[in-house]
Amino acid sequence: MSEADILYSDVKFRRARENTDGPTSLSAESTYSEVKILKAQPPSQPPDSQRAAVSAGRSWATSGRVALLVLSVLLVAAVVALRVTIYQNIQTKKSLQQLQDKYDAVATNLTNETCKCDVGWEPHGGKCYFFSPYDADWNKSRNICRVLGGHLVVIESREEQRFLESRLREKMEHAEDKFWIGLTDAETEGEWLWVDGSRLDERVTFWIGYEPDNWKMYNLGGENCVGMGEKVGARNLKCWFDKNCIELHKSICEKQERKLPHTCV
Ligand SMILES: [Ca+2]
Ligand SMILES: [Ca+2]
Repeated sequence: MSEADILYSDVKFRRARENTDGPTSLSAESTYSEVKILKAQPPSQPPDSQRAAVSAGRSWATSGRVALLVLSVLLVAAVVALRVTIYQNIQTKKSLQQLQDKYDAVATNLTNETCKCDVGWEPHGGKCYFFSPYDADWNKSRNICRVLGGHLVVIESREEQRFLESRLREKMEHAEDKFWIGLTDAETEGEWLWVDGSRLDERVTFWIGYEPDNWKMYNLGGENCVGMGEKVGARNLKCWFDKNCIELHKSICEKQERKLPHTCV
């Protein structure tokens, strides 16, 4: 028992005194004795260690709730970030697909338009045209076209003449920068033949002004080869003329388009 459990009290006991003279009498002689009484236990107070433990437990519980809250917030943030990432990936995939579609369209267009003809040749109406920049007489120009796999141009329609006349406006550097075409009357004067042997269709001719005049001022043999071109544009597409075949001019070559499909290189 601890000291806190002891209560001291003053207790008096009366005892009998023997009287020699008479009967026994009581005296007020006191005797002290130590009495120990258990006190009622006060409400138990936990020791400091227990209070510390309880406090620590409460602190842990509080910390746990805070940690749980933080984890919950982090989890929500992670879910949001994941959804944003997934959305961005989907958008990126859509953008890449659109780029791929555009690339395929351009590639298809190149295959259909550019790869029908060799580099330097221009496609039009199922034919390829090469506007030769080399000045040469008519016969050499004809040979150049042959070496390149074609021939001097044979104009078979108004539409074809329109295309060529339009292109020459851009190609010609000055008014006399003319181009040879594949028409000649060298074999028989006045009998115009194309280089493929076909006879000139009089319904499809584009002589300018008084041409052909077979002018003999500078050549007694006259003018037996045909060129074309008007830098400022030809009225009603008329820009053909006959000229001395030894004159040096640029020329127009022509050949068939390739058969599709063809791989661009
Ligand atoms: Ca002639
Ligand atoms: Ca002429």
